[in-house]
Amino acid sequence: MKKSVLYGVIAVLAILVVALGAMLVSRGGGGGGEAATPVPQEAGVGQDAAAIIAERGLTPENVVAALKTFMPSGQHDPFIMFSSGGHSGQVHVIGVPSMRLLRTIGVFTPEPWQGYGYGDVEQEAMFKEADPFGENVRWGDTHHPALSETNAVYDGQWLFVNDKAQARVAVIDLRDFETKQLVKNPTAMNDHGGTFVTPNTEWVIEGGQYAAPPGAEYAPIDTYEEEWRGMVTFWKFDREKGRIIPEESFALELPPYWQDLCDAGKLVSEGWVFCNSFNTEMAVGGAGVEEDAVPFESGASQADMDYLHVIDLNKAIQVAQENELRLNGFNYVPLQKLIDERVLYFIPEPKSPHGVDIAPKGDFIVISGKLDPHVTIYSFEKIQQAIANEDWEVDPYGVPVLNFDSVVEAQVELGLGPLHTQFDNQGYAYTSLFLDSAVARWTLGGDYPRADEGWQLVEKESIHYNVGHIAAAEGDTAEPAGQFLVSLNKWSVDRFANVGPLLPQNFQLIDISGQGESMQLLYDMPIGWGEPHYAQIIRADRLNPIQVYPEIGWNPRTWSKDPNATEIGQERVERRGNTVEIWMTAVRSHFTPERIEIKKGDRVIWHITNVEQAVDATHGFALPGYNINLSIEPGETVTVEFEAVKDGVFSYYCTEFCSALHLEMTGYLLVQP
Ligand code: CUK
Ligand code: CUA
Repeated sequence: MKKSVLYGVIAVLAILVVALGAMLVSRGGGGGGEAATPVPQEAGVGQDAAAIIAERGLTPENVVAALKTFMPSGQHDPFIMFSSGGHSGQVHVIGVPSMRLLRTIGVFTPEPWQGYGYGDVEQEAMFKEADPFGENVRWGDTHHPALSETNAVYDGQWLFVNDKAQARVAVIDLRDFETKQLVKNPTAMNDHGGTFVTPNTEWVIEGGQYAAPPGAEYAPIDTYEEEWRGMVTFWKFDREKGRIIPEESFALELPPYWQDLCDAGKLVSEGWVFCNSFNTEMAVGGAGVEEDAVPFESGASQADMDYLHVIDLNKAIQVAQENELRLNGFNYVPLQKLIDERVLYFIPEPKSPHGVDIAPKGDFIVISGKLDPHVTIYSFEKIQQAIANEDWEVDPYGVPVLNFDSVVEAQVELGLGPLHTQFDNQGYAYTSLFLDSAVARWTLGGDYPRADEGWQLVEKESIHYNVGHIAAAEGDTAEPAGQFLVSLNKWSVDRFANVGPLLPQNFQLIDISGQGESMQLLYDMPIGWGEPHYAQIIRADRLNPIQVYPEIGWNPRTWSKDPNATEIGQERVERRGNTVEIWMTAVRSHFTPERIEIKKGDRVIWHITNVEQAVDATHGFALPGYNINLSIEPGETVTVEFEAVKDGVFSYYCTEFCSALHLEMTGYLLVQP
């Protein structure tokens, strides 16, 4: 719809609403404040907009909000959001502003619809390679998705995400939206400050969280200060191969402060990395066990300042190349080296900080102290000055601590519990306020468009409830798009129909496009799959995924034709000793072959090629009793392997309703005793 037409419709509807006057029941702002109207809808309310508005008691704001999020059938969203799935271990893809769930990407957790983790030999190998310390872990706690960037702007090619629980990183290919690699960090059990990418995606950053003995070894708690350590890891990403190269990656040994989020410098600050930390008190907990122990929540919150970690990445790379120490086979650079070679600096930051976010021009670093009502803004230029002037003291480990007053640019009082910051294209920054349940909008100084207003709070929008991250469109890049912001709220309390005591999270869409106007809450989206943390929103036109694999018999893992690709007419079953190998095709509406006779104890290698080239002509393959379940997209070849340990008759069938004769798309595996 053209903008002028849209505004025309809005104006007409608004006039109708006003004309209806006393008939209307006013219920506050666009979805905010009170619970939604409980009036049951009558299907027969008709086509008359004014009558519908009256019947539902909608306010003018409600109507405008509805128009702004509505996508007529067939129209696509201008933005796509990649949201972490939290402890679902997945990534979710959502259209903005319609907030329609477009798909789930299986990442750390098997996902049946995509046949992800149910027999595909290459996926099994991928999971195994990243199994933490030999355990068969089949879930993850995804926190921070990171889209690949070129010159600090999303390029729509790759997506990374971390697993906080097991310190793993995933590589997702945005050509087909499939997970292609999982890596386990051999130096740590858990992580948090990842994933973040450098402005040209040479490095994927994975910061640590809870300090522990390096390599997840045992050491007694009274050795905490000497033996326990924090870390940040830099994974080398090879764009050509589309893979992380563990042999070229490295970790930095850090003091046992609890490193939290990180962000990569960009433009003027390219080549530098910033991670914050809490528990620089080095509290060791013990409440409930030790008589005189202090629980973490107070022990880790005593000091007024923690340390922002400032890392000279180029020096770190150099030092890592010369470093010989390996921890569980992984390049691990000792803390003393980082001090001697001037790789690492600290800056005091108030108070138990959480988010660290770099402004679009790379010139300012914004810190939110969970227990401080301000955001603190540091100047990159001043940091460089302080380093050049050796304007520092040292921490107990000998790391230079820059003088706070020398590097601070501004502090803005926003409210209670500031966590994470995003940016738009109008000179505003946005910070989530967990305790206030609000999103604060404030102006950036420096040479941003509203610098003449100074560093100051402009307004707050209430959200429901307890916001963690916020995601603005391209709001962590060098070119924020503005327009929309999503508030990722932890609690929904009364926003949705009761579905039992485990409540969904609440994504609230906020319009931030108004020039000098207030933010407007547009839409609530319940999230019933785990607790998302971060999300990134990319312009849809930056993505260019395929719809059908490029050739029949394509292997999505190798991104080339599979050696076992099978064409129609080449289907066969071969036996070598007690190994049976099957080359099968799938097409609407049959598998070929449809009967396979084997013996109990046979080793089965089964290749299936979907020979379709029609968009959306996916076939599933379910083999009950053997825990095999595949999704074979048009053109794809998949291989499964198993031992026929059970005799009997097993009906394999297609799980995607692919044609009128889909139910006939089946066959028998006969396993003789
Ligand atoms: S974290 Cu969850 S609200 Cu993992 Cu980035 Cu802040
Ligand atoms: Cu193929 Cu149903």
